[in-house]
Amino acid sequence: MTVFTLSPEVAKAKAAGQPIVALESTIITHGMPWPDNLDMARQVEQDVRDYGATPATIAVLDGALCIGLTDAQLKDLAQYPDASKLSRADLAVCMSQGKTGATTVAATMIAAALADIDVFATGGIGGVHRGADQTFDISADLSELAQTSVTVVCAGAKAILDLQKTLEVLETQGVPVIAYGQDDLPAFWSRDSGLVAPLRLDSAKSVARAHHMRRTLRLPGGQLVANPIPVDFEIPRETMDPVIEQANADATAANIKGKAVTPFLLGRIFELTEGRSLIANIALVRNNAQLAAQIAYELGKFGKETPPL
Ligand code: PSU
Ligand code: MN
Repeated sequence: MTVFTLSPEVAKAKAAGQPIVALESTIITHGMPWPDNLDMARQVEQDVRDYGATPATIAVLDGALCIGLTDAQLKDLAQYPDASKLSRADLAVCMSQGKTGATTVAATMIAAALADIDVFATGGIGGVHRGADQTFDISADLSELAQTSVTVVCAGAKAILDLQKTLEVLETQGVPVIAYGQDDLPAFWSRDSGLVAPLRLDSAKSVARAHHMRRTLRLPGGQLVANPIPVDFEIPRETMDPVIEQANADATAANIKGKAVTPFLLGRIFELTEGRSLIANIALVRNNAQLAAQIAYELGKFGKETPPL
């Protein structure tokens, strides 16, 4: 009896030593509206398979920490009323109470590490919110990256965050922020943020090599790979900036606090762009899943053993 439950597909991949990619579930329950959320979740899982790895969508269902969901479980979760949003702080309480919740980047990393899954794909990570000097709103995703050894592939961070401060916190925490295939840090809907990323790598193989070197050095903590959105789906910053300003202003006016902030902003931006943000969001998550599968495949070549010192 282990603390987590593997889906049949993930159990089979594990037994065969095949590459696995973890996927989060808060993006399904709190990041996108039904039914696009289910279509996205299925599509992203298929992308991972098409690129030679096995998808493991992670969530807590009736208290069970599930590593990999069946299609029926995925469908239930996508329309579950009031699923909790689980970060590091919430995971154990949800499980101990037998409840259902979706995992954020932080909680998905914890679960992936428990199940010995090294690579994880998502859309955007949480970070330092604008106005954090007043609100102290800094996502637990950042400190998770500092302590849990999983490579996380994202499309950068949304401009709902203060990207400069987010980079500073990640630097302080010793998290490698690696732009993929370009110098600039990607900014989710836009390929460029106007900020140069601290690090750059140009192939899945080199990301895998860096992950393996951290393991060799016994360095705890993850790597953050920031993969730019495909060109055809990019939304220019000039288009998004006023929308983000408006969404942030609305959040302040409505006195939204704590873990409700990010879902509120995502929902407002969806409304304000009349769904355009969602099309871009789906394209970039798929792109990240495809890269993550390639990284997992390359990492698999190193084997599971920690190299001797
Ligand atoms: N950013 C996005 N889409 C998302 C999230 C963040 O662009 O779906 C979700 C992720 O699950 C992330 C979480 O881990 O929000 C961060 O929430 P908070 O800011 O409350 O830590
Ligand atoms: Mn927060």
